[in-house]
Amino acid sequence: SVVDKEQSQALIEEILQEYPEKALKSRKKHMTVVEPGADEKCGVSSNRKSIPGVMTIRGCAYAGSKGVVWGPVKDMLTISHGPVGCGQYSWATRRNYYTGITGVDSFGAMQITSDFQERDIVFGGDKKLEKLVDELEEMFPLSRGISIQSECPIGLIGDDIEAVSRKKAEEIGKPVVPVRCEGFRGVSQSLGHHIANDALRDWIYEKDVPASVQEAGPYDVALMADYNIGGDAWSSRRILEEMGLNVISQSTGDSTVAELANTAKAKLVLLHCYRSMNYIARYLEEKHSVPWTEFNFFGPTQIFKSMRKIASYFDESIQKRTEELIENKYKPLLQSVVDKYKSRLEGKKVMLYVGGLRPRHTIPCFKDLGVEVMLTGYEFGHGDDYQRTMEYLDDTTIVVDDMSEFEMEKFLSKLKPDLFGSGVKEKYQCQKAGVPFRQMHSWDYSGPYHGIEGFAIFARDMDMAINGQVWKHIKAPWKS
Ligand code: CFN
Repeated sequence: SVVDKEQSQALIEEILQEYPEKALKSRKKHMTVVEPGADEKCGVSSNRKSIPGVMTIRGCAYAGSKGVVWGPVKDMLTISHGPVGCGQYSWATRRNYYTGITGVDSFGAMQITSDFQERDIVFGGDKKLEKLVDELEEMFPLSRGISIQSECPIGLIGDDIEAVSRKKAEEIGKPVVPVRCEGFRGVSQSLGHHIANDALRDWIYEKDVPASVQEAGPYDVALMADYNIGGDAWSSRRILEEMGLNVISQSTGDSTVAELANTAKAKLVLLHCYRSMNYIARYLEEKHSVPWTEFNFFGPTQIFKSMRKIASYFDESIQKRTEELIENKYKPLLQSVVDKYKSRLEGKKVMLYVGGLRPRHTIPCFKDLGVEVMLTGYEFGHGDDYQRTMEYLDDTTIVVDDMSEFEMEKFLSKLKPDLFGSGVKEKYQCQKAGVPFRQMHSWDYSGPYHGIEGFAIFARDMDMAINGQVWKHIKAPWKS
């Protein structure tokens, strides 16, 4: 396995040599061995088009809007507008938990589609969309709004979903939000986040959708861009409330339309996933003068650092309460987790490959347990995400942007990590190679991983995968 910077660099070169000249030139810009440190430049090229012919891990703009930002708003109906496939195949694939009664006042687990046929493509689907809104209003009168998530054909045939939305919003007296998140836009789901944020701005905040909070309190905060995967947002919320803060809005995991509107009334926006909602945080700051700050509730080091940073925005009573909470309650709890698992995990090495945030948020959490990161990168991160990752890396860490399946297979066989953390598409290929795997999008149907209880579950799961006996009985193909 790789021990120094030169070896890491040589490995990159070796893998690149297998590409034809043009692909080599292009992919070379997406791989590097960094000089660690917050002030160092990462220099990896990112947010560029994937090369046709290689299998990318990325999703599309529709995935970024429907699946990530809008879909989790639980009291809104989400229309997958276009042919049936996009909605059907993305149905319930993200573990954004919510409370409520599905089909009555909450709709997150439902698949609603306009089911485009040939005649809709030829003659346009606006009439059909109007009818669908009427039907939905009749079937689900307790819904608080509708979002229309455009699939590719909508943008291609030039339907005027904005006009339909304005008309229908007036008729039903609820927000109807058209989102131009056709999958062909941009290079990944990242543009879908941006488009979804713009729709939030134009169709919720600019339309003065009513908030449920009437009187502003001094400790009101908004927990933003936590999607409650496996209950993560609930776990984060508990910390904030124990600090004495009043969470008036959670978005978009387990959120409501009123909570989205509440965000503009908060004293401070706490931004969990910078990549997916920094756009709307910036808008709220400019237009509504609500400041925002990033935080990370994975693992003790970052939890304590983030708690103190958040408390610094408030008065001494919050700061004192936060210190006491850390010292008297959280430190002993989290230390007991470290005591239990660190000896089993110390010195283990992982490869970590997730979308646009989690690598940099979980690396310090792995480090709390003595686990080192050999290779990491983002499917669709931008330059600012890579820059934010630098302080957590070591000088042998390989950074790869938009890693292809081919590159993944090569890195796995050469680096032989003790664990690979990535998505379901990567999971089985990795396990067949005899390398332990954890899904770092869905938490492999476990979680939460955020917050105090989350760290114990994270540590247990990683130990279970890394030290699982089953792996000793599987022989990697390259070993025979
Ligand atoms: S929950 Fe988030 S944390 S929202 Fe984003 S950038 Fe995806 S769905 Mo998969 S796990 Fe992943 Fe992040 Fe933000 Fe999730 S790293 S790829 S679009 N993501």
